[in-house]
Amino acid sequence: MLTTLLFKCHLHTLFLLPGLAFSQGVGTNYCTTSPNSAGAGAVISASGSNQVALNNLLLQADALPTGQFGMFFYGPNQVSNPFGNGVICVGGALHRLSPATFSGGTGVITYALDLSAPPTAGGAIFAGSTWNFQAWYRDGVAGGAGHNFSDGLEVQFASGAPPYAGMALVPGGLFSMGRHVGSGPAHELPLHDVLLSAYFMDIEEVTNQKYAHYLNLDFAAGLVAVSSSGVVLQAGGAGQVLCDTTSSSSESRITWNGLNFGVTSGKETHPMSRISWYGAGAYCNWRSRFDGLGPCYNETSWVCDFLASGYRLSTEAEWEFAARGGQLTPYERYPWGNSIDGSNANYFSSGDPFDNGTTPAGYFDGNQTPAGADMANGFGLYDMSGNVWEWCGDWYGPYSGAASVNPTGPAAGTSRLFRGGGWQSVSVGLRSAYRGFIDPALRYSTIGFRVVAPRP
Ligand SMILES: [Ca+2]
Ligand SMILES: [Ca+2]
Repeated sequence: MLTTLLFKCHLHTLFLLPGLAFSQGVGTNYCTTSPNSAGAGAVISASGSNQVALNNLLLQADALPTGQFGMFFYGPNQVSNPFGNGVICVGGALHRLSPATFSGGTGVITYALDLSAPPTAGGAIFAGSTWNFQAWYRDGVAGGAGHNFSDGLEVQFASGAPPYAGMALVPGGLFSMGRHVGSGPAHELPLHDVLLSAYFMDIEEVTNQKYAHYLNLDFAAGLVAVSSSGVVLQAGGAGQVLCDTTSSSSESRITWNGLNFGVTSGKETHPMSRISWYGAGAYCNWRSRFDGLGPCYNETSWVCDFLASGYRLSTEAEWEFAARGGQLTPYERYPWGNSIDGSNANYFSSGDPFDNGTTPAGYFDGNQTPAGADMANGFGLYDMSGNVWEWCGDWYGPYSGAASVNPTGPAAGTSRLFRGGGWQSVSVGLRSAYRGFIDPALRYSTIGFRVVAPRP
């Protein structure tokens, strides 16, 4: 009934204001339509929105012959090839939106797209992706091939969620970086003053599900490739290794079936691991493009543009400041104090139900088993100690004692920093001042990441 009403309203508008009929729709018409037995040819349009979060896109084709069956379909490419009595405007793998619909007495067909139920896995529609739609219909009266097409409609899908979703604003401030309490490696000293500008930071570690989503979109965009052994690489740029799949490492939770990436069942909300520093950076750039922000990383040199508006890995200083959660008087070992037990974080043999492995991101939210306190730190961040170590942007180097503003680490090096301890770490590794470093191309089941963005 609603659909009938919608296209009746639309037809009404079409008759009264033909020049405006499509100006308020979704998407961009392209290609061409061809005359049919009812007139000049069928025209496709869409209403609702292109926002995946709203899932309300309604396709419509007007000016079909009456009393005929028609069907919408879509695909990745724009072409213009004569076919039937008309022109096919969509190329690549085509996805049919079954069932066919009937043009009845109005010569109009509609289809309410349900983004949660794509016709095939390869036809999944995500925010950030662009698809081309067209309507096919029977037209026996016209003779010839007895079928025809509308023109094409390009729709760019957006998330419908604001940028910085799932992030907390870490206020800027001055702190004394390094180890204030107890003993540890010499490279945690000397203490040095750092002044930071405010930034957004992911509340939780990036999950397998979020990473697989990115991989599917950048694979569709031709930006990632999978080797014969199952290793995921940049398809362009420097060709760096990004991450493993279950084919290349039994410790990976990312599956690959030759067409799509997925996640090992039950591990969807666990943090992404077996990921290189480059894999973390590539995700940052994808998320920037997705949210309309400026990518930070040059994907050939992997130099970070700190003036870009988009997402990046935190600097080591930003990471340590965020981990401390504002708890600076006095400085303590962990975000919550100076002692640790299994109710605080996930570390080796900490007694959580997932020993020894990752816990779901944000698991220590007060609802954990056994029951415990909500372990969000003072900035609202989870798992800044434990679960997986987190890649930082900096090259590894010794601290100088000099004070600095928004330091970004050495200009070059051989190892990148990671911080916070992981599920296989003993408690000393979970200290806010502890520093890990390694070749950025390596992947471990204990190292993941989260991202930051400068406050606009
Ligand atoms: Ca544990
Ligand atoms: Ca962590």
